[in-house]
Amino acid sequence: MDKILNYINGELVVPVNGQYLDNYNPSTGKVYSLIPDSDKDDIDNAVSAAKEAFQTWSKTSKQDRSNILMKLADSIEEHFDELVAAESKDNGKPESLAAHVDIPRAPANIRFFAGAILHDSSDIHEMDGIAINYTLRQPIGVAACISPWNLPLYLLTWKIAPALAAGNTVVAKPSEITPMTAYLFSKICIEAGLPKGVLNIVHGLGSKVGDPLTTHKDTPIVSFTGGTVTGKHIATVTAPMFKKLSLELGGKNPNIIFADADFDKAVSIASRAAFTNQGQICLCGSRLFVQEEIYDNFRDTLVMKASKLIVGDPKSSKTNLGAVVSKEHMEKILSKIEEAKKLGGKILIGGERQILEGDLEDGYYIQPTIIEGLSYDCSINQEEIFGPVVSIIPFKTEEEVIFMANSTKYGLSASIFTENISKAHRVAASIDSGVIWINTWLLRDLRIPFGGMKSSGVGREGGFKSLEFFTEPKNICVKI
Ligand code: TXE
Repeated sequence: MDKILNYINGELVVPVNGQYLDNYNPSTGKVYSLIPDSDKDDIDNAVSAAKEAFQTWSKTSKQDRSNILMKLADSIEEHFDELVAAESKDNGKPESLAAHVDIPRAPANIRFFAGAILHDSSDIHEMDGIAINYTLRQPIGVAACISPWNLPLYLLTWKIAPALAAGNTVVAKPSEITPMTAYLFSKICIEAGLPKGVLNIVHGLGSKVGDPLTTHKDTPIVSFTGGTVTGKHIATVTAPMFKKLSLELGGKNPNIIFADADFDKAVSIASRAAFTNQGQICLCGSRLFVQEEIYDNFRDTLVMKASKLIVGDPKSSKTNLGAVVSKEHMEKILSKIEEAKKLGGKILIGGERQILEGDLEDGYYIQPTIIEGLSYDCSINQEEIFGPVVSIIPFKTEEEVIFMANSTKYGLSASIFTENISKAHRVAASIDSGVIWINTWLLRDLRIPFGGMKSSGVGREGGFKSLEFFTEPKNICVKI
């Protein structure tokens, strides 16, 4: 059985304790490789290598750092097909999605920040001829980057690219549920000649690897994307150490369809927003608010669209939904559907595990599910489910839908569909979310401030916001 290795100080190494965990292929439910069950000893080795490498990398010119990162991006593209197949096998997502979204975004992330670092500038504050203040923004040290399983290589590179471009070194901890593309990426780093210790990747559990990494005395910056509960824990343990912390957490995003929306566009996008990546994107539109006048027609059209979605082999180009990421996660989603039924929800379509044939019969497949009849404030409409499940809710007025949209503890993203430009701007300004789309969904410009309000996170990523996060400002006042 293939053994994944840690990447420490430029080398692929076995975990110090020699222990491994099973890695499952969600499409078959079978173990297909082993992951290092690393612990504090591996983290200590990785942090010490990163600390040593920081001495050189932080002083390497921006142009040279940029050149190395660009080379890394090129190398990822040379392994495109291998990475697509690996991401799909490890996560359960359709290969077509990995080929269009996940894997192209990895080199795009790296090139974006390799370019941004060359165009960065810092502030000057002049004091009426008395003095000039200028602000240096300097790399901080070893960044701890912890990423989740829903977009494994995409989110790993989204964190490490700005950290490295800004001159920090990194110890990354990918999700133990989807370690494979991070492992392949560590081989690519060696091939591309990334200097040793600049990036280190340690695999293993949150409790055994994540905790020693976030609480290590030599990791002053922590960037985390994952569940809100884990984010809260990381905030609690890092706060007394005064670490710089960025948290991108869950969402329960409203998708608001006004009666004057472009109907066909809105219904297609609502379907995509609900079911892409089996609903396992923090930006998925899992609460669908539809204005009364068009509610019945919209609901029926959405159900008809969902009935045409193919749940199947992730390798097939015809597949729309692959497997969800793990057995535990599948069981959690199915239990939420049962809870919805108990709360009086009507399952309009789906609602069951889908059993496929042959090798795939033990895979973790769930039918795209649409539920109606639940009140906006019940648990199903308040807590993140993170599966192919959407709850559809009618509304009468603008005021009412704003109130319901803002009723959850989350505030990550929202979509608004209307052809009335004034209403679009008015509602957008009233929704408590960090990212709002009008007449679209998941249209990403890497320069924008990306992140959530309330329990969806702390801080913003993207563009110069990421470079600001991964640097420490230092003001220097010069008396004239
Ligand atoms: O995520 P975790 P889980 C949501 C989604 C999902 C729920 C739980 O609702 O059902 O979170 O998923 C690492 N110190 N999202 O439990 O545990 C872990 O090893 C440091 C939304 O799988 O948050 C992994 O690398 N790290 C989300 C990473 O945290 C720790 C995407 C994320 O896993 C740790 C994923 C610890 N003590 C789930 N414990 C999004 N925002 O997109 C765990 N980790």
